[in-house]
Amino acid sequence: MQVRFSRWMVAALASMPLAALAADPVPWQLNMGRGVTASAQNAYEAHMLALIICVAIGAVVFVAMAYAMFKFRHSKGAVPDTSFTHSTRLEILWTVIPVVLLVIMAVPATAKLVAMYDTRESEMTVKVTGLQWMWKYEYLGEGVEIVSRLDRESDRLRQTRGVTRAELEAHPAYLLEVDNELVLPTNTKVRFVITADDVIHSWWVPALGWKQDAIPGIINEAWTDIREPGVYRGQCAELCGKDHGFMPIVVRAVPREEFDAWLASKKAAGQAPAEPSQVPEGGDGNAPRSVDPDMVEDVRQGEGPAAPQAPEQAADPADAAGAA
Ligand SMILES: [Cu+2]
Repeated sequence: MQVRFSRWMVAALASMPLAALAADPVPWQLNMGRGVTASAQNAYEAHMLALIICVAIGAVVFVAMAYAMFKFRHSKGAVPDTSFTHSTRLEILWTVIPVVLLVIMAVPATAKLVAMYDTRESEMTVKVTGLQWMWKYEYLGEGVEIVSRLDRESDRLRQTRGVTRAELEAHPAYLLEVDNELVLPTNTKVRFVITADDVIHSWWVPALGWKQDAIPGIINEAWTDIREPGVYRGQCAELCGKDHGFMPIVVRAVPREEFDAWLASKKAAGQAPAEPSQVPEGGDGNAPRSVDPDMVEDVRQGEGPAAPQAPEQAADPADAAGAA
């Protein structure tokens, strides 16, 4: 028992610096992560305040209960007070104390919530579009856009029958890796406008401290200011169809100069996003849309991947020629 406990302690201690670096959850993590942005820090502080108050209330209640049960027990000759109805003084007390506690929590929480929704004075805007089952990122005003999908290796593993645990563990970020990461500068207020092209998705990177629904026809806003360079992973957080579990998010935060260089290189490349993943030859037709290059191309060109082609338009070239 002692050996197991000390081993557990060693594991917990060993994972601590890792947790600080990655900001991603670690096995056996008990508390909420601190995250790497002002919003995440705010959420963490609000959570800790509420947690401390809850723990203190729990301690007081359980100590009082234990004391009463022990001190006034039947075997010591305690007699129940059957005529007791209520105590005005106590009732005032147990109404006022919770109200005061709620106000103590609500005042800073409201200020934090207001700050979380304040997208003013942002230095750049990224439009995020959720699609079944991938994300499109547009750096507004820069002419750069990225389609980000589950990486090929994760996709291969997840569709391989009889894949072994060892094979899965050999992939460092199985199902949490993408082909094209969303690159963002650190210490920069980045505004997001978030929408979707087919069904409701939700863009969620825990280290940033918020999640935001991506809804067709609606534009939601959010912002972030990542303080530490690093790779932060997330997932779609709204059940959006059969491949909902296979549209991860990877944010790579780099120093401003590095970001500027990256953006310039993307622009220089004629805003051509990275090569789409290839569909394996002789597929069974069940490959997810996220690996179908034709559909990725549709997404890039701004056509909804679900948009059906009207066959009659293309059917008669003579009409088209006559109209021209
Ligand atoms: Cu989704």
